[in-house]
Order: sequence, then C-alpha cells, then structure tokens
Amino acid sequence: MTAARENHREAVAGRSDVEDTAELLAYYEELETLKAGALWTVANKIEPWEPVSRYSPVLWPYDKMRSHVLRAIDLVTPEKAGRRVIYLNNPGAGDRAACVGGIYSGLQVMKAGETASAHAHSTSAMRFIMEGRGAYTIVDGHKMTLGANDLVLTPNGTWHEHGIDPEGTTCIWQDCLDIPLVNTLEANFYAVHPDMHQKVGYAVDDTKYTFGAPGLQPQVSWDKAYSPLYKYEWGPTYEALVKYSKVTDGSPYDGILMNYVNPRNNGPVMLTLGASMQLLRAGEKTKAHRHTGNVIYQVAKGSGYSIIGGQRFDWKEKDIFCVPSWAFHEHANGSSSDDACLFAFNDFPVMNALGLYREQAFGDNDGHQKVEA
Ligand code: 1HN
Repeated sequence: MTAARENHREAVAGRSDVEDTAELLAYYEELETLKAGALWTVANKIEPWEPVSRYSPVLWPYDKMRSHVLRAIDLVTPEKAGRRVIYLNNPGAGDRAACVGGIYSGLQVMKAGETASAHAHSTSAMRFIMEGRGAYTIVDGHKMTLGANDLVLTPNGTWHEHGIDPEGTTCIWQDCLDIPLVNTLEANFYAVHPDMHQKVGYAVDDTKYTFGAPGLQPQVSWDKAYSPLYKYEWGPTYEALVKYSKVTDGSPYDGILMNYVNPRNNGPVMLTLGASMQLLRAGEKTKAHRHTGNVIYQVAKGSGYSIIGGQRFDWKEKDIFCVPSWAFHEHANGSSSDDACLFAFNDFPVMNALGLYREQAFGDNDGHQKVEA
C-alpha cells in the first residue's frame, strides 16, 4: 500500500497519527487526573482493523497433564476444593483464568465413591468425559450416567453436582465454562445448594429417553433457552458422523462436522457455548480458514496435526488444543487407514447472536499455511 493510500485509510477510519509534543504529553497527564483521555492516543489499539487475539494457540498433551491431574487426588478432597480441577491457562490470559477468548476450561478428577456438592451459577458449563467408569452428573434433579466421550451440559442457573459410583473407577473429564465472558459482562452469580446435595427427581437418564430420539419430540413443554437433553452420548454421535461421511463430501475446512443441538429448536445447546464433533476421514487434510469465535478441541479419536496461525501442533487421543479468534487453522488426520475425530467447545452462539460471526478462507498456496520453522 502506498503512503498516501495508508494515510487515506487512517483518515477514513478516524485513525490517528498525532506526534507527541511536550505540550500534548502534559495535556494527557491533565486529562488523566480527571479520569479521562484523548481518544487519538488509543484509537488504533481499541479499534483494530481486525480481531487481534491476546490468546495464543496452545496444545495441552494429555500424557503430560494426566499425572498432574491424578496427583491432585492425594492433595485435595472435593469437599475442601469444591471441585478438584486443574485449569488450562493460556499465556495471554493474565488473571482471567481463560483457556481461550471468553472460555475457561479445566480437567476435573474424581475417584470411585466421591461426590461433589450441588451448586448453581450464571455461567454455563459443559463436560466432555475423558476416562473412567461410573461417573454421573445430576442437573436439576435429572441424573445422567456418563462414559468416555459423552458430553453433558450444566446450563446456567441449574443446580448441578457430580459423583462417581462406588463400583466405578477414577474418572477425568474436561470442563468448559463461559466464565471469562460472564465476568467481562460482570453478570456472574454463584450459589451453594442449601442441602449440599439435590434429590434425584426423575428416572436415571430420563432426558435421553424423553428428548433424545432423532427426529421425534414428545408433547412436553419446555420453556428454557437451553437443550433439555443435557447428555449427548459418544456411540450415536460417532455412528451419525460415519453414516453422514458416506453421503457427503463434507466441508473443505472442517471435514465431516456435526453440531450438538438443542432438539427443541435445532439451535446451539446453550445460549453462550456450542459444541461439535468432526470426523477427518483417513488421510484427510482440510484447507485453512479463520473465523471470529474461539474453539477448544479435544481429540476424541485418532491422531494427526493442526496448523494454527502458521504453527504446527501434533495431536493424539485426549490431547486438547485451542484456536483463538481469527487465527487461520487447518487439520490433518495422521492415519491413512482410520478416521480421526475432533470434539470441540466453541463460543459461536455468542458470535452469531450478536451479529459478530465472520469467516474467511486462506487464499494462498492452495489453502494451506506455511509452517513457521
Ligand atoms: C463448576 O461448577 C464445575 O460443576 C467445575 O464441575 C469447574 C469452575 C469454575 C466455576 C464453576 C463443576 C468450575 C465450576
């Protein structure tokens, strides 16, 4: 771009190019004493041409995380800790405890026979089960049994608690909450259940049998903004992806992708957080694109790599990685004989509801980023 054109661009956007003088600097200091400032000193920073994420792409290898997560069992009890969780702290998060963007995430561990008491908060949460047998979550009196690669919702405002059956094994799952977002909005409330635990008021797994039949809905009213299904099991999810892969070319950027939806309106499972599962066929390499919105991936099956913002991240089962808003990313299945599956949490419902969603393909090099050395 020529200098004249650049100046024009600045002028059009009201961008500033004011040089500091002694008089101006003194003026800025005076404004500061009034708790005020001159817009032209911050305009370029607060109104970037395009999103500039403070967050980095990061991969958390499960084989490195796991022993530290298990160690917490001997160090704290769920009673004392509230929840026994090791959270994923992006280097750009500062004091926000964010995994990426407005999303918090952590690995929670409980052993057989343990329970974590009931509480409710304004934040919305999802959990994706990583390992172990006998885990359950109770949401507003609905008890759900959980196995590996199942997704369970604990929507905002619901009483929720977790436990592991005494006959079960140590369980680890990934939590995902919209904490940084809700705290930015300064709208976060938290309450502990008056009886510590809630009563199970329905048959175990009733939501699955009430709301979980594909293409069929019961004559039951539901006035909440989130999905009444609460639990999405791995078996039917994987089966649906495999069947879909046989009748579609899929997306050049996502492979075979399906969103978890609220069966009452086919919208996202909750107002602020969405989730998806994508299948990369044997040998599949997607093209790069970017979009507004933040995504946290967990490898549900297989191995491969992703290139995010020009950096290559090799992944295998249960590894977690994040893609910050507006970062180019592409995925590759490392196997030429078996499929790979990437589960993902995202904040697309927020981007869509607020009219902020944008997407762009990577134009050069046949859609593939160059990997930085
Ligand atoms: C929460 O409610 C859980 O219910 C886990 O398991 C992690 C982190 C911050 C705030 C609430 C849970 C959480 C959380």
